[in-house]
Amino acid sequence: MTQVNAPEFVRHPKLIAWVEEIAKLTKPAKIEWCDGSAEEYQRLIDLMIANGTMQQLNQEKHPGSYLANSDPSDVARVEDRTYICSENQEDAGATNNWVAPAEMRAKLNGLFDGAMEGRTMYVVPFSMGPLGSHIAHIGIELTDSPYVAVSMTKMARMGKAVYDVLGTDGEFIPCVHTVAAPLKDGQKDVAWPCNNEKYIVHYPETREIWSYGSGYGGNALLGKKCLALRIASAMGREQGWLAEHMLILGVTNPQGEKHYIAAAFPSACGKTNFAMLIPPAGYEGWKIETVGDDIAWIKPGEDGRLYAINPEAGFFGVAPGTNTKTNPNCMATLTKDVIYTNVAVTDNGEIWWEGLSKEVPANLTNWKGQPHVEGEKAAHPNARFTVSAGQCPSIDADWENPAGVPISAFIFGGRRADTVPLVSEAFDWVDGVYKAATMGSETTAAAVGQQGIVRRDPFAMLPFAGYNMADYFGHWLQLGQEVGAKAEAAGNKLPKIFNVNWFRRDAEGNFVWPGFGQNMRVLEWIIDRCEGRAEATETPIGYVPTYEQLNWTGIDFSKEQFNTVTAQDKDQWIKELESHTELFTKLGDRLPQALKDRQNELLAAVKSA
Ligand code: SAT
Ligand code: MN
Repeated sequence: MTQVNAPEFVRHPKLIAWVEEIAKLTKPAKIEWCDGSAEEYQRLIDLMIANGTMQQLNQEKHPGSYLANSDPSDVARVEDRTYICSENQEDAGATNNWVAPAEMRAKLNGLFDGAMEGRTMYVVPFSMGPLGSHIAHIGIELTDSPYVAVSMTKMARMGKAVYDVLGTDGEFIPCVHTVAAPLKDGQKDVAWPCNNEKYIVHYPETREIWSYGSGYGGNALLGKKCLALRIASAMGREQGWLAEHMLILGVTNPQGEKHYIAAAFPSACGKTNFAMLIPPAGYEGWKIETVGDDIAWIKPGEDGRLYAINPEAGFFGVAPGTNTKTNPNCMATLTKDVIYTNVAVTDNGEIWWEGLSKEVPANLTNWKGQPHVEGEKAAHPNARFTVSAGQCPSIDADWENPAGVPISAFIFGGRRADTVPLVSEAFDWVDGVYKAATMGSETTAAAVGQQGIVRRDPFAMLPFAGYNMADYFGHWLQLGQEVGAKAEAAGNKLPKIFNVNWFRRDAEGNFVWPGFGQNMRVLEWIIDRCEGRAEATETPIGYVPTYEQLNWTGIDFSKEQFNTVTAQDKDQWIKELESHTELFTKLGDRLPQALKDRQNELLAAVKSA
């Protein structure tokens, strides 16, 4: 059997016994205990360059940066292979795949048996949230992918110091990951090992994660969607907090008044761009700062305010479409020490993706490692960059504050060609929960499957809720009640809830709202609403601004264009509200009555308008 040989800095007998147990099952050729050092990082990068997984980029243009191209079959999250294995099926709910834990364990025991043969098993210690903070949670990922090990140094607080926090008996979430491509003696490895069969399995009650067959993104970097969303959402429900698929940004006006906003959008709908927004012409003296771009852990304070932290340490963002116009802060973040995945590369070692520049560079190699062919995608639409958040020029001074930042407003946004207006404010908390719960969005390349079809994506959490979605709605409602009462007693307010849609199209199918930095105009109105300074018009579906109530300094945006992005069509809205029944029926009898009532009230209001 493989020698476990735990180093001196690991003093946790239960952890060592678990590593032993997994090694016995998966049978790696070797075990390496990661310490998170720069030496280790470079050694693993060099190893991956030697075996063809990675290539070094032009070190003048991209110092410290590397490119990995995945197998063409392993490019996104696999939602239909993702399981929430709670003891009772009802606790996973209708929107999650479920198999009884005992059955799944038996299945995985078979699959993981010998799955790491011929490979090195890396023991990757990581903290989601600032190391040692009372809100942070520790995970240990056992993985046979060096790509995962190095990516985790950017995406989480990874390294030896985690063991100091754990001590001899600290709590950790065990995460087991294999690319499931065992190597027989003398068998030559491939550049991106993976398996056609995939399983992304969560046991919310025992808080374990088992991932099989994929080396990509949220399937393999288990601190992210698996721990910080699926497992954490289940923990949050038990303990009275929220784990959400939200960016967090700070906005400061010229008077120096600062608000923090948390915003939920489905994958690949511009969370990273919004989190790093640069105020446009006309907004001199305004500042946007970034706390996080994907995940927020939100805990109620004694003062009845909600405090959010970003549990991650890096950005795993969508590359295509990112450029110096759409997201200058992101481009500045990417000047060094980046791991790119599935982008294209020139023969001069410079990276490229669709939208990076108008001209396609000559002599381009596409993400599949072949000469680029005009008319085809050079980078995969879900190509990604992995980079430390600390490199972002707009990073907020409090992004690592263990106490979190107080949230003034929640924003929910989907990708909708029609029906949903640019912005609307919910009437109250329950109405806001209804709107977030019934949010729809056109599907993107971030998940395997058909793209561009509208699906309900409640709270942008459809693929990430670690328990019954109906109970999740109930948790939001209950938290609002409890925290609302506390807030009132302390003279504070619950955050207001808003809906946005940057993706409305005209009759010809063109996007009408310019988006990106111009979203600042909507943000200003939102802040002013929170402060009780801005006017709004009451409509059946919420409070909305008129053309005159938004600030148009520095932009040419006509009233006619405004009308296109804010139109509320009665027939479309009746259809929209009626279509929510499909989700509600699917969710079954645990769906809170308050939401069913809200649907009827909204329908009545729209019909009589
Ligand atoms: O692959 S990830 O799940 O990390 C990215 C995303 O879909 O948001
Ligand atoms: Mn995401």
